[in-house]
Amino acid sequence: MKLYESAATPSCRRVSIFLKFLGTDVTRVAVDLKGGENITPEFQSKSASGTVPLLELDDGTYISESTAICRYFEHSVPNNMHLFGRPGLESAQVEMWHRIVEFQGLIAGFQAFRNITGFYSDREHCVSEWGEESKSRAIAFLDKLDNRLSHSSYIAGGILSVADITGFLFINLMKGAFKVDIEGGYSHIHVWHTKLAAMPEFQ
Ligand SMILES: N[C@@H](CCC(=O)N[C@@H](CS)C(=O)NCC(=O)O)C(=O)O
Repeated sequence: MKLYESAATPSCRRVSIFLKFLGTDVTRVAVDLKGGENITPEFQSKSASGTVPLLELDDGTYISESTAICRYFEHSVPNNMHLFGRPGLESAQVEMWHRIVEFQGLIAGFQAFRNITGFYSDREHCVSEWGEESKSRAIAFLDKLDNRLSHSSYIAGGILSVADITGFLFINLMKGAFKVDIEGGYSHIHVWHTKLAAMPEFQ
């Protein structure tokens, strides 16, 4: 089994953090995104989404999309973490919050980064106005997240879940790429983020 990745990117870190919580690891293959390795016909024929991370199973099956890869490991590695929640209400709440954080937070942040910086302008048309609008939406979502964390110890409720992993990566993006002052402006996010950052799995 091999995990094709660009280790520092948020989507690849999502899988890496997930694997650390499960106490397991896989062989990694580095993919040079800036050099265009993921847009070669060879890589595109393996990855349905054309992006990293990409998991190759021993029988030659490929799984792309970081959440799908996490789901694969959730079921194939014996564990008691329940990072997608226990069946029933808990898993529904994790799914709900994970989608909210991903769609309203992380994807808006990605769109802002890609369109403002032109990081992938060799392969997509970048629209700076869309980047700025996406940045505004990502920043607006911080209020919703801060409010949620004012009365919930983790994003989806009382248990740590994949929604926290995605939320953590979103906040890192907002701090790193857009210099958002989380500590000064969003006290509940700051407390939660500091708590996660102290966990070895998030290192
Ligand atoms: N929804 C996808 C997003 C994957 C994604 O955007 N990966 C980025 C790195 S974070 C990538 O491969 N970018 C290269 C490109 O867009 O050409 C997932 O969760 O796996």
